Formats: sequence, C-alpha cells, structure tokens
Amino acid sequence: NQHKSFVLWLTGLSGSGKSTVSVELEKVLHDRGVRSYVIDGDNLRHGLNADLGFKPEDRKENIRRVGEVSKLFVDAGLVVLAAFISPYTEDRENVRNLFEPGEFVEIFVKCPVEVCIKRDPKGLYEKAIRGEITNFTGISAPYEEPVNPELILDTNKNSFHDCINIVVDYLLIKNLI
Ligand code: GGZ
Repeated sequence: NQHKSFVLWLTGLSGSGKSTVSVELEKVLHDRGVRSYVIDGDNLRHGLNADLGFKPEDRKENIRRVGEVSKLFVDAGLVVLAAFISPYTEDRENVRNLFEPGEFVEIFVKCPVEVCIKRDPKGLYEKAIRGEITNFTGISAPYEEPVNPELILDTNKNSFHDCINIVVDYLLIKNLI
C-alpha cells in the first residue's frame, strides 16, 4: 500500500525548531515506511539557491524555487518536509496553490522571538541585534504569522516528542499515511 505524497511546510522564526521537528519527523515517518525527504536552507541555499540572500525579493524567489522543487518531489511520490522561515503569507500561499487541496500541509512552528533569542544556537540573533547581520527575521525583518495553518506546534510549551505526535496524528486522521 503506497502512501500518498504531499508537502509538510514548516514555517517559523530562526531557532523556532523547524529543523529539529522535520528531522525527527522524518525518522518517525521512515519507520512507518513513508518515503520522505527534508529540504531546508542548509541543503538548498548552498546549491540551487546560492545566488540568493535575505532581501525580500530574494526570500520570495527562494520560496518560489523551494515550492517548485517540492512539487517535483511530490510528483515523484515522496513526502516532502520543507523547513524554511518563509516569512511572507503571499509567498506561502503561492506555494500552496501549486498543489491539490490537501497536499499542502502548513505547519506553523510557533515560538516567541524572545525565546528564540535566548536559544540562539548559532549566535545569529546576537549578531543581528548588534547590527552585524541586516534584514534578520524577527529583529530587522518581518515575520507574517500564518492566518489559517493546518497545524500549530508551540515548541515553547510542548516537547519535540509531543510536536511530532501532533503531526503524525493529523496525518493518520487525514489518511495521508
Ligand atoms: C533570517 C538568516 C538570515 C537573515 C542568515 N534572516 O537558524 P538558521 O540560520 O539555520 O536558519 C536561518 C536561515 C533562513 O533561511 P531560509 O531559506 O529559511 O529563509 S527564508 O525562508 O526567509 O528565505 C538562519 C540563516 O538562514 N540566516 N541570515 N537575515 N535568517
């Protein structure tokens, strides 16, 4: 029984937990026989999107390309876990519109910016606050919260384990896996 192919689109601030959720979720899906693949800034911004920075136009183009790549993987029968800040509602909606209804699952990885600043795993917030990095999301660039996401994961209040279970339960209820 081949599972369906679809996109889990994780949006949220730097340090909100998108990568951790997507990597842990991929393991759980793999154990259930679901063929999935994680794409994020780490594997796309170094190659395909190496020409893009963090100005609004560059983020827009980044997300457009990520959407098209996601579409190809879905056509190939995979489950895509896309973890990008994707700060603009319009850009996320454009990606949603590439897919059939139900194939695009928007997951808001929610965490207050103050908590992300405290976590600061890469020291980027500190640099952004000092002005050493410009256009930094949450500090000197906007983040538009999703209006009607399929799921909200509050990584400040819930453990990663609980967040993964919320996603898996949703996928089971929707008969996606
Ligand atoms: C936001 C930045 C910036 C600026 C570098 N603003 O926590 P990270 O390091 O590993 O994840 C962030 C990543 C964001 O790339 P995305 O492709 O997800 O962004 S977007 O969807 O907005 O196009 C962060 C790092 O890149 N980073 N400079 N100015 N994040």
